[in-house]
Amino acid sequence: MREGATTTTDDEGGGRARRVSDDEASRSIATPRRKRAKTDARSEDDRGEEEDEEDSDDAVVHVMGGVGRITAKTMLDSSDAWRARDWNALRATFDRDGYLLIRGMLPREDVLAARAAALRALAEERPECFATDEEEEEEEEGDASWRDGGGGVLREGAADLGLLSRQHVAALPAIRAVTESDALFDLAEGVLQCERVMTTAYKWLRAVAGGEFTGVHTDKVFLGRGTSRLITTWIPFGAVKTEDGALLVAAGSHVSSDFERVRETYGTSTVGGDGTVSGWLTNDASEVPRILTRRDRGDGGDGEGTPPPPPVVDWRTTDFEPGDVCALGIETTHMSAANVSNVRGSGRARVRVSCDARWQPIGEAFPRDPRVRDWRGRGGVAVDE
Ligand SMILES: O=C(O)CCC(=O)C(=O)O
Repeated sequence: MREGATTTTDDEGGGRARRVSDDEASRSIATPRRKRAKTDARSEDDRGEEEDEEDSDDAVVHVMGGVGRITAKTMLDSSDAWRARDWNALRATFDRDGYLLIRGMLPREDVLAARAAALRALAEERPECFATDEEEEEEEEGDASWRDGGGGVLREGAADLGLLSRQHVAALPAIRAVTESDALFDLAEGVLQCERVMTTAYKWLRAVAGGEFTGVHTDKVFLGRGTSRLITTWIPFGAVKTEDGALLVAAGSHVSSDFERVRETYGTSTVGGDGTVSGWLTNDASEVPRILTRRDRGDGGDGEGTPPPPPVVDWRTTDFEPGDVCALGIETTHMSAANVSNVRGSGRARVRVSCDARWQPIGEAFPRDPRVRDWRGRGGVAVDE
């Protein structure tokens, strides 16, 4: 995050996006390939013959993971377990993969209203960044997705929109109705298996322009000085395709032995003065396997000249629809794809609007990160205990 990340400082893993060049980006726009991917929390064996059918919907896409090109598989969809309130299945998936994707969790119209409120406020404060109605209509031609909460076409060159530091926007009723909705409280309480949770009053509301992205990080670096029982919910405001800068998650990185040294070193490090880039493991997702190898072996090999096989990083992403939510654990390595929606056609980008909300149980047994001042419970009530 960046710009004003926690409640006290300008910080956190990823707001002030770094930029990729149009040239790099144009070579990377998602080209789906059919490929096998798991679709639920069952073991490989249990899935058996059903898998062939499930495979037909899975794809691998090429993505700009910051400044580096990677491939990513489709996130597993836990929507059925959510609808059944099957907490055992949800927790099993979360514990194994470090994330949950729940489609249609929030009312679509509420999310689009929140998007409209955010963009209206931003356009008032940064009018120079936004395309005219005429320019926007040009972009919409032939692409229905632009209308999934339109109004988000940026002028060429627009950057650093600065929504993170505009907390009065995050506090608008239409936005809080989404970011502090009962469904999110229910999800956090169920995943964290506790009676009551609270959420940070500060919200990481982001408007990400063309070429921008959030680097590879874990939230522990930014929010890990309290309880480890803290989760994030990533809420796209509108349709966010991979090329718009969707969330990218390294599935299983919170438990994988390949990531163990990174968790122990980077994962316990302190964020530096800038509070953003200093909290990133790297700005290039394609570098992660090399970083994991270096950290595990010290010399990058076995000391006898044989390089170890590169660790596998199971990057996951998807095209998000309004109402979808992704929950993440505090030690799950993640980032956002670069927003490369500007590469085709006019050079104008679609702004990616999204919000990260943080959750932890209420009570003395769950210490708070001192960098985060204000917390709220259900109904917007301040939590002092
Ligand atoms: O949306 C982004 O760019 C990054 C999100 C993130 O890092 C988070 O939710 O913790």
